[in-house]
Amino acid sequence: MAKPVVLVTRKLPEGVQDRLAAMFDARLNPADETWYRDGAEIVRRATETGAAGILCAAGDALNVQTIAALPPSVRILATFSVGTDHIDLAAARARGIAVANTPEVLSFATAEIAFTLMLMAARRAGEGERMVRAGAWTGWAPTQLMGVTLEGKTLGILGFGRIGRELAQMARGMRMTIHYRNRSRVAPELEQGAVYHDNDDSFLGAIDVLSMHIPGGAETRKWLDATRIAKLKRGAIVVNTGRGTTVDDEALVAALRSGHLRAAGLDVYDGEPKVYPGYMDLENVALLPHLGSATIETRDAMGARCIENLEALLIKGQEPPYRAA
Ligand code: 8YV
Repeated sequence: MAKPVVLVTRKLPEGVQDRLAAMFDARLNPADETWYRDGAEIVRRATETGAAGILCAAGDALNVQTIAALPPSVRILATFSVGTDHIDLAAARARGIAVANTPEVLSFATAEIAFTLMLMAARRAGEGERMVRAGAWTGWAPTQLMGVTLEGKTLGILGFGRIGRELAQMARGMRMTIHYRNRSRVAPELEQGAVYHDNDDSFLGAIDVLSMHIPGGAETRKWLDATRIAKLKRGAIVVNTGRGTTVDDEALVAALRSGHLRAAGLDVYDGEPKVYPGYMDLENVALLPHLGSATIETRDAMGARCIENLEALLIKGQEPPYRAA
C-alpha cells in the first residue's frame, strides 16, 4: 500500500524528519522556506501532492479561507505546537478534518523560559549583558543595576494549566507565594496551596509578578489592557510566554515608560516575527524570540507526538491520541 502523503510546512529536527520520511511519503521543507505564511501556497502544495495530512506549526496561515480551499484528500492537521490559535478549528470541523497537537511535552521547557524572563526582568540581566558587550562597564559599583529579588514575592499565574503549574513548582523553589486566575478552580492536588482568584481585580491587586499562560484567539485578544495594567501594583513585573495577541502593546509600553510597571519579559508577539517597535528602545523589557519550547529534548518529543497523531489516523485508522478538535 502506498504511504500516505504528509505535507510538512517547517524544517524539523533531523531525527524527526528521518522518522517522517520512513513512515510516510513526507514532503519536507528542509530549507525552511516561508511559504507556510501564505494560505494559497499551502493549498497549492496540498493539492499538488494529494496530501492526507499536513504537519504544521504556529504562524502557519491555516485560516478559514485556507481550510475551506484544502483538497478533500486532507484528513488531519497535526500541529507541532500545543497552541491551535493559528488554525480555524470551526472550519476544520466543518470540513471533517481532524486537528491534533502536542500537549504536555513542552510544559516544562516553556515554564523554564517564563522563569528565565522573570529573572531577567527582576535582576536586569538583559541590561547588564548589553552593558558588558558595549564595553560600557566601568567596574563594580554599589548602586549599579540594582534589581529586585523574587524571594518572598507573590507570583500571579494567569492560566493555571500544565505550563502555569510547572512554573508554580519552580517558583516555590524561589520561596515565592503563588496566586492564580483560571477559568475555574483546580483540584487541591494540582493547586498545592496556590491561592485561586475568581475575579481579575482581586488577582491583579494581590501580585508582584504576572505570568501569562492563556491561549490566543478572539476571546483573549488584548486581555492585558490599560485598565487591567492599572490594577497591578506599582512596580509589578509582567511576563508573557503564551501568545502575543493577549497583550495591548501600546498600553504595556506606556506603563513601562511611566514606571507604573518595573519591567517585563516577552517571548511572544502579536504578528510575530514582527515586534511592536515601542519595545525596542526600552531597557526594562527583556525580549526573546519565541523560545518557549526550544530545547532539543522538547522539540524531539513534539515531533514524536505529531508522528503518533499522523500514524494513528492515516496508518492505523484510529483516533489521533492528542486530538485537539
Ligand atoms: C511552538 C508554541 O514551538 O506550542 C506552542 O503553542 O507556542 C511553541 O512552543 C511554536 O509555536 C511552533 O509551533
